[in-house]
Amino acid sequence: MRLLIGLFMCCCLGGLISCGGEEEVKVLQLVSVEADVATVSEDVGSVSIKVFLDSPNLTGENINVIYATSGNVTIGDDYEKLRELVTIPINETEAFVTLNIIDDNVKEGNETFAISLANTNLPEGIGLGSNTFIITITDND
Ligand SMILES: [Ca+2]
Ligand SMILES: [Ca+2]
Repeated sequence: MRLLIGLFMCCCLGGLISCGGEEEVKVLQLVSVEADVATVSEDVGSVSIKVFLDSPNLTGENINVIYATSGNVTIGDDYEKLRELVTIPINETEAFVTLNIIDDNVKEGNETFAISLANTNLPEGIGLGSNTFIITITDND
């Protein structure tokens, strides 16, 4: 019975009282990912991938951005394993992920590496902008 009364209160008085979890969180800043180059040779060495906000981080805390990698590349054969977490410090606008590409001796086709930012773990007010960037790695063998 108490539950029913509670529901009734929420439904009918929702405009007057907060029933929790219904308040919309405003997205104030977006976090995106990009690199200067979208195609590199496998002997390029490394590629600097930028993870950035549209304005400085004024959340009062470091923003830890979790990301996933995918594509038809293999960790250890084509590129070195990444940490899958990058931190934009307080008052900073950007942080960089260094993708180290391995120059193998295998004759192969072009390969793609994709990095995708996740919206998990982002502080309140931070949302995803352009959250995926794809790099094509061309073979040199
Ligand atoms: Ca090679
Ligand atoms: Ca190769």
